[in-house]
Amino acid sequence: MRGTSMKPQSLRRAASVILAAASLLIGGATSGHAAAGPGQAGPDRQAAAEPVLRDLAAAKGIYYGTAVTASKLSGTYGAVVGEQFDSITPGNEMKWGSVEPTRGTYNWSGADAVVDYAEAHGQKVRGHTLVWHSQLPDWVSNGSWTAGTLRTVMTDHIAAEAGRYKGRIDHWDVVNEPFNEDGTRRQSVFQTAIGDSYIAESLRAARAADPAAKLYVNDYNVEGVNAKSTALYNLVKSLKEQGVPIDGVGLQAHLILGQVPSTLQANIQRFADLGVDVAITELDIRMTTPPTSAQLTQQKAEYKAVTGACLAVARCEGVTVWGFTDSDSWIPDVFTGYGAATPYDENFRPKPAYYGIAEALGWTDGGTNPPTGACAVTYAVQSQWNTGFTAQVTVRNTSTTAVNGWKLAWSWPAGQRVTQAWNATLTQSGAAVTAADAGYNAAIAPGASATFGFNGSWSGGNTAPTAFTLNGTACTSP
Ligand code: G2I
Repeated sequence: MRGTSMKPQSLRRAASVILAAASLLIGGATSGHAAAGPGQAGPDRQAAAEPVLRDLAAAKGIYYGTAVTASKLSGTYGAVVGEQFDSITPGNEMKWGSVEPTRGTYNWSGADAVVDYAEAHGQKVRGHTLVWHSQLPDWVSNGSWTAGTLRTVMTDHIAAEAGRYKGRIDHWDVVNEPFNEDGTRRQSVFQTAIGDSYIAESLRAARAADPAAKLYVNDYNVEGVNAKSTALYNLVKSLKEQGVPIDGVGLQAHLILGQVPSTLQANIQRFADLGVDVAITELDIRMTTPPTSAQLTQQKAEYKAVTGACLAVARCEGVTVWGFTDSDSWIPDVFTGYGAATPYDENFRPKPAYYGIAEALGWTDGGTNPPTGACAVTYAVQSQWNTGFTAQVTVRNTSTTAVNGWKLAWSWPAGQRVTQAWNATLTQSGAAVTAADAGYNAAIAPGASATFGFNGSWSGGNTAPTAFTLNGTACTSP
């Protein structure tokens, strides 16, 4: 059930300073919101420029987590993980293929690094995952097994891994992805060699190895009420009836923009009503790339809705995003043409989705976030001929926070196209244009500005765009 985690404030403060130094979001300093739970609004919190998801979540009685890559847990990546999240899941480092590539030879370095990091930052750990058909070492997936020999190998593996981290893991994804889309059992090596009972046996072995960890079964495409989630529901019901130790159900939630299931909250509720906890374990919301500002705005609403669905059900323990930054997401590698699925962009700048999460968790900056007017844009056509034109754009940072890396976006009102640019890199998709800094002009101090130019083509009309956003923030323009 819900509870708050330990928070070593000195480490948190250090992370806060690093994050403030790395803060790339303009205008954030105006919020001044103490994004802390009761009793945590120390001076550093009062001055915090950004909402802090872990504090907001704790005040609501849930955790907010992220999948991490152990080798990246330093620098800005590490600072954001420590500052914003109170649960972490190793994206790959605890999988069977990572920890026991050859039989009896263990490599715990990545997994240890994640658990150590979590303890240093007052974070829970979701152990992921003990029994899964994928990322298995060859010796397991290609072995010729009887039920008895594979059962021994499986329970030995659970004893070794869950035993190693005994008392240090809050939640274990004991069994991952056991179902097909139609609700039948996936024909994994465990299912085919051992049969249906492998799930109950795994859970019992995990309970024996680490009695304090909450034991979960985790799957994807089980977020809404459908054949697969109903199979999972029936499994949990039957396990509970048999007295098998199962504490929770993980809904991965690898979602597509525009396709958040309308039955998400009802589905969470029906599992809760069975007497188990629920967690959103691998949330991401992918879209076609490059993203338009309309897509990013929709993504914000959908992150807010998913977080809100968890908050609405008392037994939903928390939400984990599957990578917090677009630079550390599995989506572009697997879904060609899709990406931008996480709450921060590739340069660790919070996207609208981040504010959607914060808003769901009760944060408010008075109605607009980031605030309108943190930037001012002037757009001037300098020369125009029958089919083309040259324009100059100046963006001024009117906030009190330095901009370190920027993207200025607008939409053409009359079908114009950018043909060539200088002092910025311009990309166009449909009517949507994004101008990214050229590197040498990435930093814009408070009150300072950056100017770039471009050539474009037009026909029919060359009406100037009137709405601009800088790093997702609406600017003023004359
Ligand atoms: O596939 C997305 C997730 C679905 N649910 C279970 C999760 O465990 C799974 O995570 C992903 C990781 O995020 C990826 O990072 O699992 C993938 C494997 O199925 C991971 O991808 C693998 C690549 O396929 C390998 O080529 C690569 O060596 O990541 C490895 C480590 O970077």
